[in-house]
Amino acid sequence: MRVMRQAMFVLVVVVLFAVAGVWANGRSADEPQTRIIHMTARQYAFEPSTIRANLGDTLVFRLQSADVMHGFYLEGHDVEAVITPQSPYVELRRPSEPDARPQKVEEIVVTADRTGKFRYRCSHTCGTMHPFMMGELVVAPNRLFIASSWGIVGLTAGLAGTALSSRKKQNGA
Ligand SMILES: [Cu+2]
Repeated sequence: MRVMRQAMFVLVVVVLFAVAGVWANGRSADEPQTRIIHMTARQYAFEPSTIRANLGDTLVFRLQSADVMHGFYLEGHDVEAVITPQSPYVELRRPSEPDARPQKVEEIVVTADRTGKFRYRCSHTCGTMHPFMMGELVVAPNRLFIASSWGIVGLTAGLAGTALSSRKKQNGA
């Protein structure tokens, strides 16, 4: 009788987790987004100074300077650019390819392919406070991914529970 009750409990837990997983999936099926970021550099800050994105998002940076020449180096994404005032173009360099010629581009496209915090900073000396000119890109895990993870946790707990109760059954508990 006790075994039956345990088995029922396990079953209920499994079903609850499964339902929760499906519900969360359906509710927040976060398709990766394209985010256009209009970034203004001025002595001695970037605006915005924080960018939030989800894993898988495409980030399109449009950079401009409100005063003097600035740089834009994005940690971990192989991006470094020079921003010239009153120009729609920036000169993009890939730090991993130091010998390649800089490209003149209107926007810099980056895929948020890793979670975490990535700093961006000015990479072109622009004045006394230049070393403090920085911001942060925060890439969060996708909610879809979290929902599936909870489903897996539920399934694992359920299987473990079932294995445990069937072992007890064999022992005649
Ligand atoms: Cu600067």
